[in-house]
Amino acid sequence: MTVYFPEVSKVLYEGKKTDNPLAFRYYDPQRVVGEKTMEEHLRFSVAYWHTFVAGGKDMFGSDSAQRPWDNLTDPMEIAKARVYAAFEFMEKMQIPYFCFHDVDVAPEGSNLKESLKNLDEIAALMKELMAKTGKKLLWGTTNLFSHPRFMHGAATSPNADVFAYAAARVKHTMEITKELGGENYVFWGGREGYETLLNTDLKLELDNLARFLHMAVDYAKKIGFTGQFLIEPKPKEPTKHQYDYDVATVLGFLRTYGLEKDFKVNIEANHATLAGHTFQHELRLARVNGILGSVDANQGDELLGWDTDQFPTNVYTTTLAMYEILLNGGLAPGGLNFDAKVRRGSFEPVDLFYAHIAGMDAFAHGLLVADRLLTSGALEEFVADRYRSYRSGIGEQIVQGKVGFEELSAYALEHDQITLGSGRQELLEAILNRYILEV
Ligand code: XUL
Ligand code: CO
Repeated sequence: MTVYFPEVSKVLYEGKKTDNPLAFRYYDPQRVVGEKTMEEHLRFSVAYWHTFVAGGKDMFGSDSAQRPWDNLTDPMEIAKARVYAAFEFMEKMQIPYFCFHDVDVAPEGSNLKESLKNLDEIAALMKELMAKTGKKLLWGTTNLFSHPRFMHGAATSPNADVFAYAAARVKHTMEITKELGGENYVFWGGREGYETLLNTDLKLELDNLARFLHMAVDYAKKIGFTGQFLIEPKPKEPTKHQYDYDVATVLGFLRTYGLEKDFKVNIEANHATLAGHTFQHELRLARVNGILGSVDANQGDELLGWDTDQFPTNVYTTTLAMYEILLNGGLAPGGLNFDAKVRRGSFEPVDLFYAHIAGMDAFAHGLLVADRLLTSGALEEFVADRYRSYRSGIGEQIVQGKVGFEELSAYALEHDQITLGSGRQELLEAILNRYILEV
């Protein structure tokens, strides 16, 4: 059998003193943190599209990456070679999960029927290798954005034939996801948005998007697919305005259309920053509303305003992300999917290993720091104390709904000499730094 990564054997935990760049310095899968192992906490996943399909093309240049599995001519043979490369990679990297779009894994046929058949054939091979290796599918999704038929949207296209076509594709990918034991199914609204309101019936498009999602829920029930449905918010790119702008927008949409019980969100760090939020803000908002489902683990570049999809290496960010994830009680059945790509100049196959090791160690480090922070209570106790006025007296009455404006006015007239406490931001930031540097 062809070996696609002969230069790498299994990547193992060697501890933070190691000089071996092909070893983990923090990710120690069986190490217990709190009540779970690192592997159970982190649930890492590789993104099929970035790691096995993309070749480094950008607006100014063609593919640059060396991908030995692509050195074939027949598209189905390439698709099969990619499956073998993917499983070799996951085994060597100790990554338990993967995620894919339908078109990542199988080539398009000359018509819909042929495209679906290609997908079935590759899915069968995946199933076989999953059984052999124990690797699992975190989520499946359907690409409703690359083909020109989706130029005006899919579920929000002005053309009903496109809506029908998109439904057929989602139906099929959902069946494949079920067949492969996928634990989630993602909807990222690639072209579900608009370029200009001058040509757009915004109300009909939003209604249609909701109709589409209701149909997906109904079909999942019908076939017994019990995976978690996830919406992945993103504010812009490719469309100027995307309907799933951010967590707050998605929450409003789900509640408006009665979908809030059936969907959670898949939060991507770089999408959060594109929306003008921190990654932690999006995780927090989803968590406190009970819809934090899964994470696309990457990072953007603060100096660039687009979706650079870089591997997450910023330990400050991974710490705060893991802080939210621990407070959420974990992500399962979601996970941490590396929706990230190596830079165009990192074109050798071994760079895929360096990139994933960097991301996995950054999140493992973040997990250790977040766990220690939470155990110490350093931040939580400060926050609890900051809001103590709502646990007794007039504050408690506000929270319990026992007073209105009249009672509050009477109270304020008697208590207008107010004493405030410091927010202590700099002290808290120093505490956070201390914990990050200590691990
Ligand atoms: C695009 C993006 C997608 C989704 C799945 O920005 O993040 O790859 O994760 O369609
Ligand atoms: Co993503």
